Amino acid sequence: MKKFMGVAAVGALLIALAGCAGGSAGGGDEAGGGGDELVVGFSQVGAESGWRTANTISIQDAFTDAGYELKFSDAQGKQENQIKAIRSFIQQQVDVIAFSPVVESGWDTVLKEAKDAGIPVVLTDRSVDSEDDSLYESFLGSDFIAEGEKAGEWVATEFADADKVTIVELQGTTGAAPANDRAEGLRNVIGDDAKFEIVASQTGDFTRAGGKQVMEAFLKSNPDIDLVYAHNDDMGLGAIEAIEAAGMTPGTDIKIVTVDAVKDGMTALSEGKINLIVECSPLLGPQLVEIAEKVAAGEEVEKRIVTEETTFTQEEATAALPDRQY
Ligand code: GZL
Repeated sequence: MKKFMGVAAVGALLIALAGCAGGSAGGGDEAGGGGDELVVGFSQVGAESGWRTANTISIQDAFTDAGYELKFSDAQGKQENQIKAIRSFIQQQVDVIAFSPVVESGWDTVLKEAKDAGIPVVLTDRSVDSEDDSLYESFLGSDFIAEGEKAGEWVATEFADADKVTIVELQGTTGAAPANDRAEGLRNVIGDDAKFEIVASQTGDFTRAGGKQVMEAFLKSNPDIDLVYAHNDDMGLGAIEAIEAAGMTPGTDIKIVTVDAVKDGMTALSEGKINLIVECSPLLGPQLVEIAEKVAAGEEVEKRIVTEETTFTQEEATAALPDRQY
């Protein structure tokens, strides 16, 4: 921020001097008045899912379009890599640090280092469980508990006439906010109704391979599964492969509800292999640029910015697919 503010001041001075010199740079010329480039360090979780790929593209494109420098680091799913990247951004004295915390806990020390260095931090996509919310300026992302509750409301309606519903849950990355909160959200809605029994719940780490592997094990130990609740489309798509390999029809013999609404998930939904998808938008880039500009300029920003999202049925997915950006 100091760096960005300093550049802004120098830029203003150069513009003033150019004006005083009667446009000695040839009038109308960009010389001395070029844009003050914002430099943002961004630590991304990894590349584990279609959602993450779309999120990375959205952020990189938004900073390119704005003409700002984005120092991008892929943590390959490891918290220690994100902590290293944040420390590197501090050393480089970037104007703003932004990141999607792979897990909720363990960030206070490095966030205090950024605060002591006078570099504002913005959380995107996932949040942290720190008690001290002065360690970050804003959290831009979905309400994962609400996403789980939307899934729960569909389950309650879909199985309204059933006496007993056997559920297996493919959880996201252990310790990640979306995994914790999507699990909580579903249980907020169906947890008190004894007819719903979650007989198995295990992480598939938000990956297609992980979802397939865990679902194969679930099928071996649970002969009468009625529903799969997958915390993201990719694990749901892996579950589809396992269900079909076991000679059953996904979406019919075993119903599936997932979260994200990426193209591959929406395609499976339109084919009836998934029954409902709760949307979680990865298109956070433009809003992140706006927030970074404001915090770099020392302006107030909202502490919590929730992304707008919906749900898709089979018919809605079929209609939405042609225009889907990701
Ligand atoms: C949600 C995001 C999750 C997606 C997964 O905002 O953090 O991580 O639901 C992704 O697809 O891997």
